[in-house]
Amino acid sequence: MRVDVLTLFPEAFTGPLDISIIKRARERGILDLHVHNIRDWALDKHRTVDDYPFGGGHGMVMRVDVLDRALEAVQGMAEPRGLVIYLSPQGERLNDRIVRELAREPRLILVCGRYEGVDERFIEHCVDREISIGDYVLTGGELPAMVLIDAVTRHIPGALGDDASSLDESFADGLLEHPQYTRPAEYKGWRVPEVLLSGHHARIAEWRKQQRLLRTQQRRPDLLAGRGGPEEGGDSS
Ligand code: 9D3
Repeated sequence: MRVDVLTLFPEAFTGPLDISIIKRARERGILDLHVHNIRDWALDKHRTVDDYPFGGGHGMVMRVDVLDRALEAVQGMAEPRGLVIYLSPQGERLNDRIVRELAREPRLILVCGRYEGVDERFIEHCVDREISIGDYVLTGGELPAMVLIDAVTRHIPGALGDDASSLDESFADGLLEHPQYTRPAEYKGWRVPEVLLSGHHARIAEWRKQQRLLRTQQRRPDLLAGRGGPEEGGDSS
C-alpha cells in the first residue's frame, strides 16, 4: 500500500514510524510511505497556509487553495489517485472495522489539519472520508494519522510474522485479552495463578476464556452488547 501524508510538520513522522512492525513493513515494501509539507504549495514569499476565519472567531483556518494544490500535486505523483482521508475531530470514530476496510485500499492520502481546521470547501470537494481517533482534543492531525498508519499496516497481508498474524485475530471476536504472566512464578510473594503452572492445557484454555469474558463484562460491557447475552439468548423476553 502507498500512503501519502500532507502535513505542516513532516518531521513528526520520522521517529514513530521507523520502529518495529512498521519499520519492517516499509523495508519489505508492504508500506510505501511518502510525507509532504503542505507549505511547499504556498505561493507567497511568506509561504502562508492559513488565514482568518470569515465571520470572525478565534484562531486560523487552513486555506482551500493551498490544500487543493498540494493534493492535486501529490495525487499526480503516482497511480491510483488514492482515497483521501482528512483526520478531524468531526470525523467518524476510527475502529477495527474501518481499519480493516482501509487496509484493502491500494493507496491512502492522509491530510493533517492544524490551527482550527481546514476551509470546509476542501472537505466538500476533495475529501472522501473524515476520521477521528476519539473524543479528546489533540493539537493536530499528525498523531491521529500515525495511529491510523500503524493500525492499518498491521492488516496488510504479509506485514506481520506468521505467529503474530494469528494472534492478531483476537480483537475481531470482540473480547478483551486474558492476563499474561511470565517468569518468575513468584516475586515478592506475588504468585502467578496456579492453573497456568499446572500443564493442563484444556483447563488453561477454559480459565483464559473465563477471564476474557469477566474482564470484558467488568471493563467494556459495550463490547458485549448485542452479541447474545442472557437477555437476548434466553426465553424470558
Ligand atoms: C481546541 C480547539 N477546538 C475548539 C475550538 C477545535 C479543534 C481544532 C483542531 C480541536 C482539535 C483540533 C486538532 N485535532 C485534530 O486535528 C484531530 C483530532 C483530535 O483532536 N482528536 C481526535 N481525533 C482527531 S483527528 C484530528
